[in-house]
Amino acid sequence: MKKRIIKKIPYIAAFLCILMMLAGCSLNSFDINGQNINASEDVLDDNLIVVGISQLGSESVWRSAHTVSIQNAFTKEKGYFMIFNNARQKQENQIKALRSFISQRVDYIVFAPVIEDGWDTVLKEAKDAGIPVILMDRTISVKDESLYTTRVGIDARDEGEKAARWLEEELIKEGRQNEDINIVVIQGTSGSSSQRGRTIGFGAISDTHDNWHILTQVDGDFTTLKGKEAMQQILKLYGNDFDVLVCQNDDMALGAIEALDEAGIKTGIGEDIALISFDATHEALQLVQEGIINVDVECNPEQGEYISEVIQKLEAGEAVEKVYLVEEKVFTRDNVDEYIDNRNY
Ligand code: GYE
Repeated sequence: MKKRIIKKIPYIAAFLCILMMLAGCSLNSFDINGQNINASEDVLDDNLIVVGISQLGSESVWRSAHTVSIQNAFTKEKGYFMIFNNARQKQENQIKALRSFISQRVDYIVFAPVIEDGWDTVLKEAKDAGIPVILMDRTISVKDESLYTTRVGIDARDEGEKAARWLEEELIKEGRQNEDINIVVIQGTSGSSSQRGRTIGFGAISDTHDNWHILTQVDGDFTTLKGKEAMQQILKLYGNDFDVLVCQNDDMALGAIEALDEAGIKTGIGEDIALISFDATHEALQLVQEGIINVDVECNPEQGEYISEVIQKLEAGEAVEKVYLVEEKVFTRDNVDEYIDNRNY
């Protein structure tokens, strides 16, 4: 008798495991950095606006702040039912998420496109299903602009220009505007509109100065780890023989600083290398205060409420603009004290 029960235990355990897995499928999980939030029949309510959100990943501190802003805006208390998917920096995952939103017949699709190209087919599917698509943060390149309704995001080209304008002014202040200036760049995710925009914006102004030389632009994928690797690569090629390091986000700047530290090289005010960064996270603003980062061009992740406002307009049958851009500042040691305390990311 005893023996038989013992023999059955593995079967009972397996059965319980399957039950638990099935239960897990219909539960909502909520985690800013990784977990996905799935639709479950028990919480679906006819009065809620169902929004399928595809976040591109959790590669940076900025991205986590962006996710928090989105998840705070689309709560049940505010009238939404959110289905959230994290694509982990892969376009194929985003396309899968979008298709699943289409098959779940969500009311709106909102997504931050990891790269600019390759969206035509899936967005045509959304259009055919009558689901409005709202882009957030980054932009896309499609032949038919009617494939998306609107975008709430950043102006990456303008951010790149702001960085170059700062350098112009700084060189004039130092009386070095006619000297040869060697620049190295660590870029964000290749093919993303943020990488392209910042590169084009900075490049357009750099091209107007014959004495500015962009020596190399290395991919750092917007992460600290790859930023560090990119910096190590640059150090192998050029040693410390450059005047300006541009990092297209703060996470990569932190990685680059680590690599420079290990090589005994300093950046910032009073040093031979100026460091330009983007995003303006709290940790990076501290480095601006310390003079290690010369300038940080803000990129604003607080987009959730704006997206919600756009959806409310669409619900009311009102017309919306094709793009809404968030406000962004430029931080140097001169103004950083005023803002740093309110920065919660
Ligand atoms: O600068 C970076 C992030 O697309 C604006 O993506 C965004 C960029 C941001 O991972 O930190």
